[in-house]
Amino acid sequence: MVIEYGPRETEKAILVGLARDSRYRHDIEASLDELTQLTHSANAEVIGRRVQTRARPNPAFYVGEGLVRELREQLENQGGNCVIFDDPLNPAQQRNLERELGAKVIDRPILILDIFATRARTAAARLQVELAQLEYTLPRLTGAWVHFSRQYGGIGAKGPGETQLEIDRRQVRTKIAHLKRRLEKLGVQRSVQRKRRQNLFKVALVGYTNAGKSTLFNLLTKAKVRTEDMLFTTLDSTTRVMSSGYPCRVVFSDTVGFIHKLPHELVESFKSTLEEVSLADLLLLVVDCSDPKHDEKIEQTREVLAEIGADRIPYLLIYNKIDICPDFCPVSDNDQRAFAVSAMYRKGIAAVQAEILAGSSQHLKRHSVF
Ligand SMILES: Nc1nc2c(ncn2[C@@H]2O[C@H](COP(=O)(O)OP(=O)(O)OP(=O)(O)O)[C@@H](O)[C@H]2O)c(=O)[nH]1
Ligand SMILES: [Mg+2]
Repeated sequence: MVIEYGPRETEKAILVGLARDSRYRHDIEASLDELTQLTHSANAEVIGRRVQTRARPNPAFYVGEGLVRELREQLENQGGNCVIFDDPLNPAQQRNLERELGAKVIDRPILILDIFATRARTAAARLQVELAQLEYTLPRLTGAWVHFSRQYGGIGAKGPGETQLEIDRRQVRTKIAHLKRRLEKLGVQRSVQRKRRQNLFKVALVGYTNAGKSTLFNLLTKAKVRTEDMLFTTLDSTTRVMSSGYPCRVVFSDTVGFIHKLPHELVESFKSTLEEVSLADLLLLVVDCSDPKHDEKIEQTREVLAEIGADRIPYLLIYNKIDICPDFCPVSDNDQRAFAVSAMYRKGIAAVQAEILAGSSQHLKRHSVF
């Protein structure tokens, strides 16, 4: 059962970020822009945003008590009922804030997990999201959390001397083990499919969410994967095998997008889906060139690639959405081939296809038995 903790349609939220130093205010504002998009993706409304400059988070409330009072007033005046923090809160902070504000308090990881929970369609995606939620919750379980047996049905009776908290933790661990076993079974089926593709040339599209991966994937494979101007449209990998136009069969995979401060638990539980990426021969790292922060997004994508062991795979940098920034000029060097394309208007695609063709020819030479 996937739990939906995040804001619901009727919710009106204030977003809060903390800048360690006034020099970082600009970065925090940009991060709150993204948090706004995430909040909209969760179907909630943003009624305000606050950035506080503070060297260290307040241990009890994360932000200062003065701001907590102001937030309470703002919620009252504007009919708000939710506050979303841009960084992870610890359980004590979350509890104290909820008490003081009289509103739902969530953080960025919970919000991302919640969006994943509402988008997950296939059995594997739902299992992976549920696992990530439980892994995130386990170390945060305190007596104040809703008692888990209410959500999962009473598993096991109260043992001698066991507190309710211990029972909750045990139930969560049992559930985690159960989910991992089910995911392993699905993983076996996937690895059988992968074995069959071992000698094919494998190309995976990776990048920040909403960069245009699925649009490019559809163009390269004539598939009909859903694309939308929304964060995390794709959760499950889709693969297509293409043979016409290439010297050997080429497997293309479209994958889940990455984001700044992606909860580690999600990367961990999506590892089996992301194997399409770690086993690829070539990555197409898709970037939205109209995004002023695209360089940082390339870095963040590369960090996630390192986390899943895919940082040594050769990749092409694909600057997408060139139609909305026609002056953009990508820089290629000896180590890095860069391309400017518009997946939507089919511009610049031939050069990318030529590069895939060259890669697949080399792959064929390496794997042919003479
Ligand atoms: N202007 C413009 N918009 C594009 C282009 N390519 C994609 N888009 C739009 O960008 C949005 C995101 O595209 P997707 O293909 O869904 O992006 P994605 O990277 O698969 O996103 P997630 O699955 O959410 O990670 C959609 O509204 C697309 O129509 C392009 O070349 N130019
Ligand atoms: Mg997509």
